Amino acid sequence: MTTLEGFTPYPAEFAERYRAAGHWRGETFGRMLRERAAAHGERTAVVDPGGHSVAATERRWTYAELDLRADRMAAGLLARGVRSGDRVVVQLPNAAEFFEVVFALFRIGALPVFALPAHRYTEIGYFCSFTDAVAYVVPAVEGGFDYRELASRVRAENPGLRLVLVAGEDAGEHVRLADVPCDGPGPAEEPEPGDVAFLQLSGGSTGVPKLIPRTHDDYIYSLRGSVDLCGQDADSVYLCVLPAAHNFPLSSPGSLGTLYAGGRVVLCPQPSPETAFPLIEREGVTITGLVPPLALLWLEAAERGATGYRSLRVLLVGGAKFSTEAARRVRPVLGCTLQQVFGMAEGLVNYTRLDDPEELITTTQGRPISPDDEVRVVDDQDRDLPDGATGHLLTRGPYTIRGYWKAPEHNANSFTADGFYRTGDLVRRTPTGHLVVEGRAKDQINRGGEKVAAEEIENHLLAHPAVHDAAVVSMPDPYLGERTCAYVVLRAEHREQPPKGVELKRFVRGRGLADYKVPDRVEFVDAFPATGIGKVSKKDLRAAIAASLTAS
Ligand code: OOB
Repeated sequence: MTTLEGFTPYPAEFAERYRAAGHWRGETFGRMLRERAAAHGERTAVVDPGGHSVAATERRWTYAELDLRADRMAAGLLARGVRSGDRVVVQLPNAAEFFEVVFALFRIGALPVFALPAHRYTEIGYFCSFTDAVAYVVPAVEGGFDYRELASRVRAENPGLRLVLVAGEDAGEHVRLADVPCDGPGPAEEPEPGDVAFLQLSGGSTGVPKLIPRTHDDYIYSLRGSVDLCGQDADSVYLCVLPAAHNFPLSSPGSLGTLYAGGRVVLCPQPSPETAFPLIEREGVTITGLVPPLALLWLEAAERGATGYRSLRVLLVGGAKFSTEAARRVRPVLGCTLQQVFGMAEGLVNYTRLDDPEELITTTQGRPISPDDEVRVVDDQDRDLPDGATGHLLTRGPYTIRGYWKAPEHNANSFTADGFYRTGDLVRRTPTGHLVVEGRAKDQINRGGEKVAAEEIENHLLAHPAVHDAAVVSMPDPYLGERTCAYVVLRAEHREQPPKGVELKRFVRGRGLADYKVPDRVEFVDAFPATGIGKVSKKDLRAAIAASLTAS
C-alpha cells in the first residue's frame, strides 16, 4: 500500500472486520471498469447529449470505449509527468470527458480533487495550493465563464501546477485535453484497494473547506450497497442531473454506482424539466437524483402537464431536507418511488428502502446502508439518547472517513477519540432505525443542497474596509429551504455613510467566490446579540431575520 501523507487510515482491527464481513472486497476503480468492459464491452456506458462547451454534439461511449479511452488518457497523462499519488484538480461540467479523466487518474493512482463548476478563484486557488496539485482540468468557457483565464491566474501563483488541460476546442495558452491520450505505456504499478482514490470536498463549517480522502475499498462498498438498495442492475439508466463530481450524483448510487452495476449513465447538461424530461423519454431513464428545490420544480412541471418522465422508477431526493408535503406528491405526480437519501461526502449514507411503507418514505431520511454503520444520537456531553429524542448524530463505519486530509486540529474536533465522525446534524431515530433530520449544530447554511460555511463568508466580509464584524446565518426560504443572511456591524467611521448591501455582495463576489456563497441578504446592525457567555448569538439573529421576513 502506498501511504498518502496526511491520511488517517482505518485502524487495523476495523479494516480486518470490514474485509471479513465481505464489505471490502479488494476492488479498485481501474479494475472495476476493466471487468465491466470484459463482461459487456458493447453495452453503452455513458451518453453525453452534447450542447455544452466541451462538445456540441452527442457522444455515446460503450464500456469497451470508455475502458480504452481511460487507458489512453492514463498513458498520455503519464507521458506528461502525472504520477501515482499526485493530485489533479478536476473541474468539469457534466461531459463524458469527466469519466475518461477520472478513470485515467484512478488507473495511475493519481488523486482527482473533485471541484464543482461553480467554484472560482478563491476555492480553486486553495485546492491547488493545499493539495500541491500538479494538474488542473477545466472546460474552456462554460456558462459564460472563462475557466482558461482562471487557470492562468491560479497557475501563475502555483509553480507546482505544471499542466492545465482544457476540454474543448480552444485551449488558449494551455493544453487541449483531446491532445493528451496516446498509445504509450500504462502505469507500471496499480493502486491498492486500501489506497486513497480521490479527495472529495466537505460542505464545511470552517474558514476553508476540508478535503475528504476516500479509498477504493470503502467507496466501492458504498456503491455496491447503494446499487442494491436502489434496485439497480445492468438495465438501469441513471440520469446525472446534479454536478457529476458531487458525492450524491457520483455515488448514491450515482454515475459510479450505475457503472458498477453495468448500467448506462446519461449526462444531463441542465437540470430544468425542459431539458431533463425529453432526455428521460429518449433514453428510457429509470432512476435519477435531485436536491429538494429541483424536485419541487419537476413536480410543478409535471403538474402543469409536462410529459416525458414516465420511464422513471426511482427518484432520489437528498442533500437537504425534503418536506413531507412535497415528498407525498412524488408518487401520485411522477408515478415513481421516492427514495430519500441523507448522505455526506465524509461517508455515511442513509436511504429509505424501496419497499418501506409510504409513511416512512415521506417522513424520514432513511436508514444506513450497512449493518456495520454505527450510529449514535447523543446530547451535548456525548451521552447516548433514547430513540425519539433529538440529538447530535455521530457515526463510524466501513465507508466513513477517520479524518480529514492534512487537518489534525480539525480532526480533534470533528472526530471522537474512538473514531466517530461528528456530523453536525441533529437527528432523531425512529423505532425502525430510520433517521429524521431535525436541524443542524454546525455553523453552515444549506442552500437547497449547496453548503455554505458561515465562517468562510464572514472572513470575506471582514476584508471589506467598512466592516467591523460579520455574522452569517440562514433565513427560511420557500424554494431553497434556506438562504444566507449576513449581519454586519460597520466600523464607526463608516456609519454616517454606510455602504449599500449590494456593494458588500459585489465585494464578496469580486474576491472570486462561488456564486452560491454570496450572501442573499445583508442587514446592518449596531451590535450583535450575545449569548450568556458573550458569544454572538446566531440563534437570535436567525430568529430576528425569520421574524422580519414573516412580517414583511
Ligand atoms: C450530501 O453531501 P454533502 O457532503 O454535500 O453534505 C452533507 C450534509 C449532511 O451532513 C446534512 O447536513 C445535509 O448535507 N443533508 C441533508 C440531507 N442530505 C444531506 N439534510 C437533510 N436531509 C437530507 N436528506 O449532501 C449528500 C451526499 C450523498 C448523498 C446525498 C447527499
